[in-house]
Amino acid sequence: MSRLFSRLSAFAVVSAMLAVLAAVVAGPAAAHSALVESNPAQDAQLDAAPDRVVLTFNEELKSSYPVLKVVGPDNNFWQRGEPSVSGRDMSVALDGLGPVGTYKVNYRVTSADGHPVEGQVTFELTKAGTGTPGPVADDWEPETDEGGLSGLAITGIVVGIVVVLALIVGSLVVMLVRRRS
Ligand SMILES: [Cu+2]
Repeated sequence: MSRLFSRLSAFAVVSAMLAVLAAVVAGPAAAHSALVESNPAQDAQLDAAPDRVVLTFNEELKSSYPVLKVVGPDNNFWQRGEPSVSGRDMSVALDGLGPVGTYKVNYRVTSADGHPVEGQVTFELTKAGTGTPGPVADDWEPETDEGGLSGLAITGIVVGIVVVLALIVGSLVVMLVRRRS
């Protein structure tokens, strides 16, 4: 085996490993469904309750295990019944709202790739409604992009790990090739 050929095959092996690593680790992390629109919109000021809360994502969702809960300023649930998933939308019914203040829409839904995504949209009710509150809200809060690791930060960490692995594997391969020739 010529030295050039050894070097070339070593390079090919390292490249292939890198490609596989990048695809396995970074690919799925970047491919999750993302919220693109909501009704009410983030920070919307409403003087009356809409019939439904609707969240629209960038791609079709899976219908398994949707969670969509509306928590009022009184810390009670205000959604009615179970959420439904249809195409790129998930939604839940409201039957009026109550006190003036901030309402949190907490969601968790299954991405097209089978992994869950979760987050929160908030809106303000500016005029008290006459709806009847649901049960006291549980203390589940979704992880949102604010605080914690953002997708971008995770991608950065993954790229860093891949680069370090590449350097380690690369130097091992170069050492082996040098020893053989
Ligand atoms: Cu995923």
